[in-house]
Amino acid sequence: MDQKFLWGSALAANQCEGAYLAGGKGESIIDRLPAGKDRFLVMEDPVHHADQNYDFYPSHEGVHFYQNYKEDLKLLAEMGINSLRISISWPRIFPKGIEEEPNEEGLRFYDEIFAELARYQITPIVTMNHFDTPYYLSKNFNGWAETITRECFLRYAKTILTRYHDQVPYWIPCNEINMAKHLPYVGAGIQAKTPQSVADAINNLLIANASCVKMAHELDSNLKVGCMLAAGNTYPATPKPEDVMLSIEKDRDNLMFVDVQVRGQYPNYYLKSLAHDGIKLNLSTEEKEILAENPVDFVSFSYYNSRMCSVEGSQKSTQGNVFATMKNPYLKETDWGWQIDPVGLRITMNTLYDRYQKPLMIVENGLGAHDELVNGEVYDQERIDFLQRHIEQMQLAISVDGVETLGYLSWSALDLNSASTGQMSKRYGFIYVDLDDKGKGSYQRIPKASYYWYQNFLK
Ligand code: BGP
Repeated sequence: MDQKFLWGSALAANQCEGAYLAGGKGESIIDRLPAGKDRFLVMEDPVHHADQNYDFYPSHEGVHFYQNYKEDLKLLAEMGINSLRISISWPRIFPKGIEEEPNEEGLRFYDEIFAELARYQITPIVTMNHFDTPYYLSKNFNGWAETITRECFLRYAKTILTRYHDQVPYWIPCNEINMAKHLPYVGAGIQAKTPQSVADAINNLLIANASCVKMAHELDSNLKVGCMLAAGNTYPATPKPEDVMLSIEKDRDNLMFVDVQVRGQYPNYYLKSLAHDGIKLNLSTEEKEILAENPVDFVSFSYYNSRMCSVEGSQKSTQGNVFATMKNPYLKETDWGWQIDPVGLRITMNTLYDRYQKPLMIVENGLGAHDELVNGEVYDQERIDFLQRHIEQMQLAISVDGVETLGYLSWSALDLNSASTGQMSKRYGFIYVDLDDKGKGSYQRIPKASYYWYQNFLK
């Protein structure tokens, strides 16, 4: 088992590969989301907003990582990363999800990716499902609300674990598993949303994750499988006890997912809330055992911002941010209203480590900004400051608080389509991609100032 600290960055198939129907790939839930302002409408109510004449560019084309991966990985290797988080596109391997046999052409694409990464001695960390449930399962079985989706996923998981376990030491079955609750279509492929179908989907996802832990460990005891949470603490707006209690409730809405994946059982507060709302937990004795016997090896998470709440104030959602928050007067925010809080990263790390005592892995952290190409260069000093300040806080969590941490993977390695907008104008990468919101551009790759900064830092 590789013990080096993982310094790297991250990508997701659905946001960078493009080639959305090439090489035998089937449609993913994300391929049905238009780019631009209607994206959230469709996410929230896919049935009523489907089949309109939407614009899917550039999100259908990604940033041509499918065609361009050799050049991209070379540039990233030259930046000096020792690890890269990528996702495998589930519908590239099982186009509808329900097939018995995988699509060999899809697998060959990832064979090549892993061969390139090995050539550069970059350790892959693989997400099995990054908002990428096959659309067929979503349409015909209401996604993860039905157990058939879980069964199909486990066939897919077995296929990729068997094929790549020699090359991939770290696996993450599900990206931001708590999105199943906040954005059920994106997180769980749910089209007919009811409190019961969401609870069923959450249950299926949690059982699938534990089943992956079991499968991976049986296959190769060196493999490490983690859970993945969209994290970030909620501050009470005042010391008023009701505000403090509300902040605890808001956080445990998300921590519930990790509670199950680390402790192997549903926490009482969640069971009480299901009972209160008349929702049934469909969990057999055998499934209960799977959860109990297969806790994750590490806790990974994305961290972009913190939140603030009060029983008296109103919490608003900012553009493309599923976590409603009040404005925290001590924090600046991004152009999309995401509040920038490096100390919040240290707080989040302490919360997670105190609660679980499992090694943590930061698998997404970064700044979405309107980067501009001026005279062939991108001077993204704001991103450098953001990353530097967050890394400093992570280092304090490690050296002062003793939080066991496996690695830091920023979001994102290169510019790609934003998950919440489907567009290019919200950029996160170290490498600029010449492409605009209409899908126009040369697709040329241009290292930004942050690329050279990270390269120097990694030395
Ligand atoms: C996370 C997702 C990523 C990524 C990131 C930034 O929720 O896992 O896929 O995109 O957020 O979000 P956005 O692109 O919407 O700014």
